[in-house]
Amino acid sequence: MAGDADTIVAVATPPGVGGIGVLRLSGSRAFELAGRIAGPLPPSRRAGHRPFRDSEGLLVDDGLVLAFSGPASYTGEDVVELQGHGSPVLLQRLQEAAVRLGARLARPGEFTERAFLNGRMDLAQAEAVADLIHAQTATAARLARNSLDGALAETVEPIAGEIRDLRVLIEAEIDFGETDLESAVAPEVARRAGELARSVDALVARMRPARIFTTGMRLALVGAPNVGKSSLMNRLADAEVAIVTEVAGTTRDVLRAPIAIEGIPVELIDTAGLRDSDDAVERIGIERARSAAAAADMILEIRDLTRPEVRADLPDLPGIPVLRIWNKADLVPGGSPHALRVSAVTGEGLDALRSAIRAELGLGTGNEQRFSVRARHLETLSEAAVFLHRIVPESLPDMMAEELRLAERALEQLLGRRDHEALLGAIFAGFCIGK
Ligand SMILES: Nc1nc2c(ncn2[C@@H]2O[C@H](COP(=O)(O)OP(=O)(O)OP(=O)(O)O)[C@@H](O)[C@H]2O)c(=O)[nH]1
Ligand SMILES: [Mg+2]
Repeated sequence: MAGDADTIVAVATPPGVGGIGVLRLSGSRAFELAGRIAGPLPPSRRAGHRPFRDSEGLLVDDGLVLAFSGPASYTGEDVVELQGHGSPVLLQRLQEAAVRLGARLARPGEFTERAFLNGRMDLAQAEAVADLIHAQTATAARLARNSLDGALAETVEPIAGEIRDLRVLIEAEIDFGETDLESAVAPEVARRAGELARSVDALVARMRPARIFTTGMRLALVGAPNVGKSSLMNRLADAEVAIVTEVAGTTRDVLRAPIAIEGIPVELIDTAGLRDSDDAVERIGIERARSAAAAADMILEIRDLTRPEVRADLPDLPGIPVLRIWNKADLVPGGSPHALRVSAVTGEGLDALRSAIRAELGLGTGNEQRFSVRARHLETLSEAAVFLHRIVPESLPDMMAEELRLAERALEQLLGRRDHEALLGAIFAGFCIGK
């Protein structure tokens, strides 16, 4: 199934000034339109230096032209890239020229959508393109890159294969078997379907925590005044983000810093120390601290080893995991080996803290996640598992065949091999234009 036949155009490089800016065309008229802007195109996949002209023939810029004949191109259609100077004004003029000549402005993700529709990649790979572009840490980029190389399909393929085997078994019996005899294969199909359902459950359980590499998390530092929240913020962010003084009640506003912890994109949030206060400004800060904690994905409750009796009145937030850490370990040697002891001053214990955060998220060490995970992947896999779980030894062969068919269908949806129209809008809307 092919996408719209019209030729689309977009600036593929980010908005703003850069060394190089790329205009991209794809579609049946891409070569013709690019030829009218840049003159005769170089042979496919070879760079050629050309002047770039607008629709009136006025010189706009000059640069490299790259043409890719379909179907061996990103979208599977004829594609041309014009690489000029990275000036938004020039790129805008070239884009306008292409539109005047008959191209249409591409929607976000439309190049990749066409690649999917033309069979250049499956749906999980198309999603991986967006995840790769938006990756905030090297780990997230590695996972998305593996997805783009087909790692999800590789994982799902053996499951789909086993379902197909089971369908063959049970359907052969339905077609050719004696209907009044007891089913010969039903017990085996039920046993293998049950095993498969459990392995899909285990796969989903392993995949689920890895969503955090794509979505990122908000991590709030919460505690009484003066325990060292801002000092820890600065230490973890490796920058002087927050003011630190020996005065209790220094931090008033909510401060945020983007950092990476064990490959997880983290928005680190420093908050005002929680206490009863008569100071109007501090009270607003404390109110904001409580809201920030309520909106966090995880809370680091900071305690002070030099004043172990001091504890903040933490808001009751069911569902948000709280990790308690003891700061100022440099001033109080020894202590329980189980407590997370850190020092914002010396950096002691911070590696253990990072590992504890990772563990709290369910990302154990070993059995590393290989590809990026989206909620949609978890939903379709869980759906397949539900159908497989329904198959029990007492099931009628017809029912077994139906559940297997539904499970297979869920996996086909996962890779976009079926019923994908409804999904496309939702998935490609998350892209940037020009990709
Ligand atoms: N020795 C030592 N001092 C620390 C440590 N962490 C923080 N401090 C000191 O404790 C004092 C308070 O630190 P802050 O980081 O401002 O504490 P806070 O929790 O942000 O305080 P508020 O913003 O007032 O709620 C400062 O004098 C810091 O230098 C630590 O690990 N060791
Ligand atoms: Mg502070």
